[in-house]
Amino acid sequence: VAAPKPTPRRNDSASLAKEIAEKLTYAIGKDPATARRHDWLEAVTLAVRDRIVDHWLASNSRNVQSGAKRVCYLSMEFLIGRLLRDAIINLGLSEAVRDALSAYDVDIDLLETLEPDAALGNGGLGRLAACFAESMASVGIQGFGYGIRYVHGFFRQEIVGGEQVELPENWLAHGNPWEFERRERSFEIGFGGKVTTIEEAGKPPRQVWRPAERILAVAYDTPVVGWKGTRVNTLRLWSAQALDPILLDAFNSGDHIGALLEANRAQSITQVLYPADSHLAGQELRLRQEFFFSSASLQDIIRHHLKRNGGDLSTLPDKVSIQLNDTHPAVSVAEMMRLLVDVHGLGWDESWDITKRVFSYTNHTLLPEALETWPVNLFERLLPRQMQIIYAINAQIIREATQKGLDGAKVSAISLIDEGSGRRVRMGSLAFVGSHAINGVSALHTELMKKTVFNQFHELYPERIQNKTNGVTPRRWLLECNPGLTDLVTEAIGPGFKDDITKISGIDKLADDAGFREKFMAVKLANKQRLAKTIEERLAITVDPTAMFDVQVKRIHEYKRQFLNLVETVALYDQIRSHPEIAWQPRVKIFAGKAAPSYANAKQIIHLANDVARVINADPSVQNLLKVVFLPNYNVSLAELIMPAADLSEQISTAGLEASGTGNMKFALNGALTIGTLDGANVEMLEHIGEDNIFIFGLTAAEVAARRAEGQSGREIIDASPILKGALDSISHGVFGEPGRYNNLVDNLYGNDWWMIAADFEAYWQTQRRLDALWQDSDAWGTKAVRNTARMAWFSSDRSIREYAKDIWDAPTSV
Ligand code: 26W
Repeated sequence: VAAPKPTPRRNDSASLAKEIAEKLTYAIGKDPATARRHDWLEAVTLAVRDRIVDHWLASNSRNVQSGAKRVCYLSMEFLIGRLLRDAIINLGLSEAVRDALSAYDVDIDLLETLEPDAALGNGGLGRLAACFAESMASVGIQGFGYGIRYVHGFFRQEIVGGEQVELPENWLAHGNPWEFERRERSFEIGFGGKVTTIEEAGKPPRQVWRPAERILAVAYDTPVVGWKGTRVNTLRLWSAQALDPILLDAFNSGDHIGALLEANRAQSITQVLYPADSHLAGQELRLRQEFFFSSASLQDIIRHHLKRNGGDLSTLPDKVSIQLNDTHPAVSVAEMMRLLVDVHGLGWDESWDITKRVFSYTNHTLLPEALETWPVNLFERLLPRQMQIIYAINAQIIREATQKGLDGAKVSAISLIDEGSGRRVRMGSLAFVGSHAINGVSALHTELMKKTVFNQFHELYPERIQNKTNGVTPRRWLLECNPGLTDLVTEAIGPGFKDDITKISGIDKLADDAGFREKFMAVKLANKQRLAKTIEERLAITVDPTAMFDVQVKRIHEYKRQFLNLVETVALYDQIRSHPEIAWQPRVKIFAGKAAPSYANAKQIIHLANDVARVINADPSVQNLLKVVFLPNYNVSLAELIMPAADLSEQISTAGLEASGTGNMKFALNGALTIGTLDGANVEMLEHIGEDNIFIFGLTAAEVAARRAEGQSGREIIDASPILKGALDSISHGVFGEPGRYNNLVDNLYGNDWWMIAADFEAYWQTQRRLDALWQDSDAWGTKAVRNTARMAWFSSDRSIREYAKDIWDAPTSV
C-alpha cells in the first residue's frame, strides 16, 4: 500500500500561525497563555524547520538522480552562529513569520536573540567554513560539511577586574532543534594496537591494523539552507560514543564503574573545542579528534560512493572532491590510503592516484608556531598503520625529488618527517603531497606560501599552488545583520542584488547623490544607536552615537596588533589633554575578542584595553572626545550587531602575517572605511574599493621581512618620537593600572619590535589624523562609505566558492 504523502508546508502567515500554535501544543506541551519566550522560540523554530525539511528531502532526491559531483568540506571547525534568522531570510519567510507571531503578541526579533550561538570554531577559519557551507547551498553545489559535534564550543569570556576569565560554553543544554541524530550512520574508529602482515599463498602480503581501542562515530545532521531555499545541503557532525555504552561484560562482572569510565573516555573525544588558533596545543586528545572525524568522514564518503556506483572505487575522483580545511584533517591522506589499500584491496599506485585526485588543501596561516607537527612516537602509538603509510609516501616523494635532481638540503625540506627537534610528522607537507591543488586565501598570502613554507614543494610541483581569495556570505553579513541598509539599497536599485550581489555596484553612482548619502548615513546612525544601547546595557558606558565608531574586533593576537591601536589610543588621550586648542574629533574606540587561555601576552593586551577604558572613560577632561569600550564575549551574534555599526574598521596586522582576514570584508560591505596595512585581502580590497576610499599605511610584507632580518630594535624610533614615547611611558609608569604591569609588552618594543609596532606607529598615527580631518567633512566621509558598500561584491563567498568549483573541484554549480 502506498503510504500517504505529507502535504508540503505553506508559507502564508495564517498557515504559519496555525502551525506555530500546533507545535507549541503538541511538540512542546504548552498552551499560548502559559508559554514562555523559549517555548515560542522552539515552536517557531520547529515550524520553520518543517519548511526546511521539505526542501532538504527534495535536494537529497535530486542528488541521487543527478549523480553530480559531491564536494565534501572537512573542517574541524564550523562557526555557524545562530540559525533561525538565516533560515527565515533564506526561505523568504520574514514577513510571514512576523505577521504570524504578531497574532500572539510575540516579537520575532526578541525570540531570535534567545537562540544559543553555535560556536564550534575559534575564529576566521571556522567562520569561513560556515560562510562556504551557506554559499555552496546558495550557488547550487552538492556540498557536505563534515566536522565535530563538540558538546562544549568556544569558551564564554567574562571580564573580571579587567582580565579575561574563561567559562565553559554549553550550547546543547536545552537541546538543539536544528540537528537530526542519525544513529544508523555510525562508523567504528580505531586507536592504538598493532599492525600484522598477512601472507597468503599466491597473493602479495597484506597489512591488517588491529586497534586496541575502538570508538563509535555517530552522525548528527544539520540542514544548511541556501538562498531562496533552492538547495538545502547537509552539515554532518560526528559525535563519539562508546561502542557498547556500558560494556556489559564488565558491568555484569561487577566493575560497572570501570565500564562507565571506558564509555566516558570514548565520549571525551568530542567534548570540547580546543580554543587555540595560533599555537598547536600538542595534546594527544587533539590528534584523536583529528583522526576521529577524518576517519568517520572518509568511511562515510566511501560507503556512499560504493552504494551509488556499483562498488567501483576507481571512479571516486569523478564523483567526490574532498577539501581539507587547513591541516587539521590532514591525517585523512594516510587514512584514505589505508582504507583503499588495506580495507578495499586496491593497489598502492592506483590508491595514491585516487587520493591525490580526490583531495585538495587550503592553507590558512604562515605563522611557524601554528604549523601542525606531531611527534613520531605519539603518532606511531595512536595510529601505527597510518604512520607506516606516511613513511611509505615519504619514501616515494623523496625518490621523485631525487630523480628530479634535488640535493640533500632540499630533500630534507620536503621530507614528511622533521628530523630537527625530535622527529615529528609535518602535517602541512602530508596535506600538500596528497593533494592535486593547494590554495592560499588571498593573493599576497598565496605568493608568500610559494616563497616560504612550501618553497621546495612549489619548485617540485609548480602547478599545484593556486589562490582562492576568501569571501563572506552577503546573506548573513548584509541582508540579515543590516536590514536597514538592505531596504535602502532595495529602494534605490531594486531587489536584484539579493540574488546576485554584484548588482550592488548599482549604488556606486549614488555616492555623489546627497539625498541617498544622507539616507545611507541615517541607517548607519540607527545601527550605531542600537550598538550604543547594548554598550550601555552591558557595560554601563554611555557613548555618543554621533561620534566616530572606530572598531577592532577579532581574536587577540600580537600579530593583529591590538596593542598598536591601544598605544595610539593612549597617545590620543595625552594629546587631547595637552592640546585642547586642536579640533579633535569625537571617537569611540571599540574592542572585542578572545585570547587563547594559554597566550599570556594576548591576555595582557585584553587587560590593558580594559585598564585604558576604565581610566579614559572616567576622565572628565576628554569626556566628549574619547571613549574606550571592550565588549566581552565576542562571537558571531555580537559581530552581527557590530559590523553594521562601524564607521572605521581596523585591519592593522603586521604585513605578511594575516593570511586574508574576513572581518575586513564584513565591515566594508556594511559601509565602514578601513584603516589597514597592505596585508592579506586588504591588498585586494584596495584594488576593488580604490585608493581614495581606503586608508593604507605602514611597512609592506617585504619591508617587514627585511627589518626582521636586520634585527632592528624599536629603541631609536621610540626615542625619536615624543608622542610614542609619552604613550609608552604612561603605559609602563602606572597611569593604567599598577606600575610595571605592562612592562613585558612595552619592553618588547624597545627590544626587537618583532611585530613592528614602533616601526609602524608614526604612519598609523598620521593616517588616523587624516581620518579625523575627513570625519569633519561628513559629505566626503559619506561618499566613501557608499563606495565601500558598492564595491565589495567581489568579496562574496559565492565568488570564492564558484572559483573553487571551477578550478579545484571540477564540480557543477546550479544543481
Ligand atoms: C593548531 C592550532 C591552530 C588552530 C587554528 C592553528 C591555526 C588555526 C587557524 C588556521 C587559524 C585561522 O583561523 N586562520 C585564519 O583563517 C582565516 C580564513 O582563511 C583568515 O581570514 C585569517 O587571516 C587567518 O588568520
